[in-house]
Amino acid sequence: MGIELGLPEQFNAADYFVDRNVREGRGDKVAILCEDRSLTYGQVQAGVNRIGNGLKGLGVRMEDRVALMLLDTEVYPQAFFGAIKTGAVPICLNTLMRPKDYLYFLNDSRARVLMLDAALIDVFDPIRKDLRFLEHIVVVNGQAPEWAQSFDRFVEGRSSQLEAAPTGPDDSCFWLYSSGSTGAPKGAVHLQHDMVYCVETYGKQVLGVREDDKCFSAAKLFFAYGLGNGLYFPFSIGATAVYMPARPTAASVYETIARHRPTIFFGVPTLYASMLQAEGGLDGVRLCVSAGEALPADILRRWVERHHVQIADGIGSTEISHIFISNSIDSIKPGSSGKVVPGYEAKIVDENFNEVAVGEIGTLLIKGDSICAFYWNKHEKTKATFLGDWINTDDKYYKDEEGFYYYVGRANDMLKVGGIWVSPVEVENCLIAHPAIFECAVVGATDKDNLVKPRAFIVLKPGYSPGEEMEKELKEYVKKHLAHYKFPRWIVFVDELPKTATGKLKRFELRER
Ligand code: 3UK
Repeated sequence: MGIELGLPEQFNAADYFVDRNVREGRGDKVAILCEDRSLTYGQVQAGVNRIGNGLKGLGVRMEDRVALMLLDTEVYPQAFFGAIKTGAVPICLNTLMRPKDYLYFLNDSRARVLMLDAALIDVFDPIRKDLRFLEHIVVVNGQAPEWAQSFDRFVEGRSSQLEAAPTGPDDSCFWLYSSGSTGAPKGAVHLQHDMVYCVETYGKQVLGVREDDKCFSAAKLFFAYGLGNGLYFPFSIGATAVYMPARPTAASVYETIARHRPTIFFGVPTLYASMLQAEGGLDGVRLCVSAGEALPADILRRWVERHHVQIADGIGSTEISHIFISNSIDSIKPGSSGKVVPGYEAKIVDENFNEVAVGEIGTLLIKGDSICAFYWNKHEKTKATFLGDWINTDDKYYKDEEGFYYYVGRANDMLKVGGIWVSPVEVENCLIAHPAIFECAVVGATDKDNLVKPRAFIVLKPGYSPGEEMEKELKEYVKKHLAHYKFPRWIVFVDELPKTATGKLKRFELRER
């Protein structure tokens, strides 16, 4: 069942996530740890207000868009909530993209202001002249080139007092771009109440984030997953957020954990896999969270064996804001995405939108009040995805008798082999448990009769060599653990798998190889 937030008619998320902490006496509490710097909630509030006033000084008004192209530093929440407090709408842009992607994001959104991290000047510069709507560029965390203004000048003389704009719970609040496997990315328009809904559901009832927690998300703030983990969950309760602007490698992540001793750590399965290959400890961490793609049971098993800390896998999406089905620390089924988070409803349906029986595979629909309002300027995609109260996730799932949900692939990833469904994910989960395999991906390929069969791309761990013998062993291994028809008919050894900027496997690219 849904939950009532009971928000007042006039509601601004910056007031809820920032000002409330100061009002409730947490002004001196550390809000952010980043490298050797630390900021209190009082300092964050002053920064939010100065940035909000700076934006107003540039002529930004309610509903104008402000694009954020920022690394994870203490500036992020201040710019994000600074924009929101004035009623403007921040757009959290992925910082790993190419120039032409930024051209698209900035023209599609018609952002008037860009807050640009100095580290990203070079990737932005090539498209500067082709922008149709952008009026101001503010460079943070470094020197501004002559075509931009420096952050210092932007906030110079700005007051640290600012009244929140008279927005309501259903006003636009922030956008996140969601990249599908086909077509241009879609701007998901989130409302002022969406983050609060995630806090009251996943944040409080699954994560159980406490005031004395320190949250460290290796997934960046521009990612819907990272935004909750590193920003609105800790800020909802006056906890501390740990930021690392560097690329999340096993080494940089272990180092940040050792330095700041977070209590909750958020990662993605690929990172957990590489952390298992590297030296390092988890001192102080009480819970790990995984999302973005299914966490293979074998990675979980090896993680718990080594670190004695659980990983709670949960599925979220950009459109739904955060996690809506999840394992929790006291209820974990390896290989499962867990149970429906209180506050959400789930339905697994067939192609006619009829619910399927327990144990049967279908498409996952979700209902819950953190779902974005619509896709910006994408009316047809909006209609296809948002079905009244429900959203079509395009994920294939089944649930067991106990109400645990199991991911079996994207709606378009499933393979029919000999007339029977084969989940590439199931074959991958089997292969990954083999000691020689570091990473693998299975896609459909056609045989001489033009029938689809599974084909595996495999990255071996150091010390193992590809070849006929390894091929044979891996095929036998799958045959031994799964139904015969599921074994990969071909094995291709590769040095690495193609991944999107956010670390998701590009299956479509492998299908074409
Ligand atoms: C897949 C998973 C199996 C699934 C996200 C947590 O990943 C996030 O958002 P995206 O929009 O992608 C959504 C799609 O990714 N997926 C995500 N998590 C899992 N599949 N098991 C999982 N645990 O296909 C989903 O539809 O990039 C994750 C919080 C917020 C998020 N936006």
